[in-house]
Amino acid sequence: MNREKLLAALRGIEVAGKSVKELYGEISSACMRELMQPVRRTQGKSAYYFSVEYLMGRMFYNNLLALGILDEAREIFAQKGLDLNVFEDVEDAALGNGGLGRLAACYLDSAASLGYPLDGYGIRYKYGLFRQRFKEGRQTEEPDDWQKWGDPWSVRRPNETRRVEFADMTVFAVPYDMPIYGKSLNILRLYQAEGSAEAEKLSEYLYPADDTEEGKLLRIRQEYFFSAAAVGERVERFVAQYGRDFAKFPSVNVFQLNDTHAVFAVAEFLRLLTSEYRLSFGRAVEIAKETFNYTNHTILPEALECWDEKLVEKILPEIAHILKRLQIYASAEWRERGCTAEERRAMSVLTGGRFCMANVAVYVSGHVNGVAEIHSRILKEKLFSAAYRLDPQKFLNVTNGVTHRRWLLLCNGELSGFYDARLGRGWRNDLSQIERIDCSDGKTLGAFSAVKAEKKRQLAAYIEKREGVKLLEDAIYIAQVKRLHEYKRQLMTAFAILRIYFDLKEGRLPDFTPTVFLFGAKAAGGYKRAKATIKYLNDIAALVNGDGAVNRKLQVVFVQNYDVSYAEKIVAGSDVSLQVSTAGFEASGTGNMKLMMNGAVTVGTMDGANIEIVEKAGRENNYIFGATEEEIASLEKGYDPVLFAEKDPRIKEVTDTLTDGTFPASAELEELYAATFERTYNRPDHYYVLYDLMPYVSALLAVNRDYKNGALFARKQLENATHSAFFSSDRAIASYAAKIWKI
Ligand code: 26W
Repeated sequence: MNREKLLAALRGIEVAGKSVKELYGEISSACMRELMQPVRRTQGKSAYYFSVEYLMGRMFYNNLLALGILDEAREIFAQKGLDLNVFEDVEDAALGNGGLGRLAACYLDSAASLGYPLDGYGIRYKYGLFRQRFKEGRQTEEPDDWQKWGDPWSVRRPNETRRVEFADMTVFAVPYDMPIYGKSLNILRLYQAEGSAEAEKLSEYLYPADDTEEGKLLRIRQEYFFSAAAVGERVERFVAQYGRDFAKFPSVNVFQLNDTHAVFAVAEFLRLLTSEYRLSFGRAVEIAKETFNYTNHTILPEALECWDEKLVEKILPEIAHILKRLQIYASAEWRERGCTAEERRAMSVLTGGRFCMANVAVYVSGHVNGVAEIHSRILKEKLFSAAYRLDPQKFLNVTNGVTHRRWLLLCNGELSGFYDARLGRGWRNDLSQIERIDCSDGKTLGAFSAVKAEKKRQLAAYIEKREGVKLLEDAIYIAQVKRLHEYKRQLMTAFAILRIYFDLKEGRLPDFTPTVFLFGAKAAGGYKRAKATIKYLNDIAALVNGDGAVNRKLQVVFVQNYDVSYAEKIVAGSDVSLQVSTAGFEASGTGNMKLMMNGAVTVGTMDGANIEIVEKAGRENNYIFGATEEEIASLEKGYDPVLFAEKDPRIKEVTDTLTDGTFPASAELEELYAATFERTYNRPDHYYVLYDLMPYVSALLAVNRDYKNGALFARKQLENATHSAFFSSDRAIASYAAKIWKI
């Protein structure tokens, strides 16, 4: 990449008379011409990331930053009368749901920045994650036509199209390459399904509903189509370069499975090696064991994919056959090694007529990792305990990380400048240097407070523009931004806000510091209870914001269509980060790390990476509350939320709002009432919302009190920010590279 040549090309772009869209295309294409030049690396070992989700976010600024020309480009176009911020309206490339999809994007960014050869394989969805709007407080979903601005950041490679065969259809997997630039140029290769109207359905939507047989078949086809194309390409490239001695394959290829969605890649690999290259099944399995590695991102049973054997057989008979052979082969190994029938059942690839994809992944992978210390422990002790006893050496932890290029350098230039002024620029590629900042120095604290105040002003301005709501000034900005899910307990925050609202109304909080609660969350289209929580929060916002007696002290804002770009503004402009999942359920969390990196204190439970955040930043600089994982385990039997509410009028006053007419009766209120007090698909109050509610309110009131001492609170915030280096994905990628990929 020739930087001067690129800058010259940008200087040559005429701005006058062109639309924003035309300019977006021209500038991006000029960058692409420079980016996609170098010959691809050929020798040496490379790692490959298999994920159905890549939540890349807006590529424009990130790529200019990666190219090291973002500031110059702003300058060049400012002189032509174009403010580069006009491209803020460009859609995010939202080819992901949330957590693991954004993690994949951060990992690709860090690997390229650090110079590790890591390419990604995935699916180029026609529609990314839906666009969310609120109509009378309810979520509506509109297709996300992310390509309406064109897609100048990827290159279609028709001559590398691969055929993928199903029993009843042939699909062409057409690759689109997206550059991931840093020290090395890595590639994110996303396959688009073509060949017929039926075939095109395979890359139309992310996670199509799988509650019908048709939906399940589509999910299986989706997962197989991109996995088979990717594995087929890797094997073909290997044979072309090294011949058929597959013993060498693991020395030049290592695969990382981002959850179970790409586990069909294992079966396809075995199929290719045995049927096309005539290896014995055992030999093929041994080579696979040196090639595949698996990251688990969730312990929720509904997320652990098990596919009905008959369904797989219907469209992929050979793959079903391979998986059955794997079950026999593995079972023989487990017998030889003395496993009990109970252990064999727990680890089995095929049980009760269903293929358990997580067990396929665990059996074939050389390394199995969780995504935070507590989560990796839970994998060893619970989810995969039999496999752990058999092969303890396989299991390890790699706590998640987030790229500080997007989540600090790009989204918080002011805090980056604050570090530059005190540390020079070395910290930008070695984040641990920020620990040198002296958080007790008054001037430093003053400068940090000024940065935080500026980011809050920018956030308030952005929300006013986007939502038409004017945030309270001189208030604490408290954010709960994440996917809407029962275990993340947005409902508990709703109840906590009502508790505070009633206390304010009844004059019990005379010197309450003005506070804004900010929410950002999308609920899966079919997730009724999550959508009910969105409606309830929006109703609470209307009640609170409309009540003149309190609305100078308390404000609730639920932003619409929370996405990566919105997250960049919110993580930089928030004082407090709410991370309140039921202990033992959040594998890690990554929003917790982004908010910490930008100087928010955490109000959280001892769950996921919160535990490690508190360890790094100091418990005294955060607000920990709620039942621990052990406590939850002991509660299982004797917890009755009905009694719990009856006994405590402060709780009852709040839960009564679900039925007492405070809000107009609705299906949503009934759903939330049932979730809290009745047996449904879960136990009543399955996630202990009422149990942790009052400790949660106390933690929020402690924040409210501490915030009055500006220097003290700024100190807590700065201690969090300057102890966040561990949570850079640079550290996580270095661990994967050293401990798993050996690259
Ligand atoms: C719809 C099927 C489905 C099921 C599970 C789709 C996606 C999943 C993922 C496993 C959910 C997910 O993204 N998990 C989150 O992964 C993050 C990255 O490791 C963690 O930080 C979050 O704690 C975890 O919930």
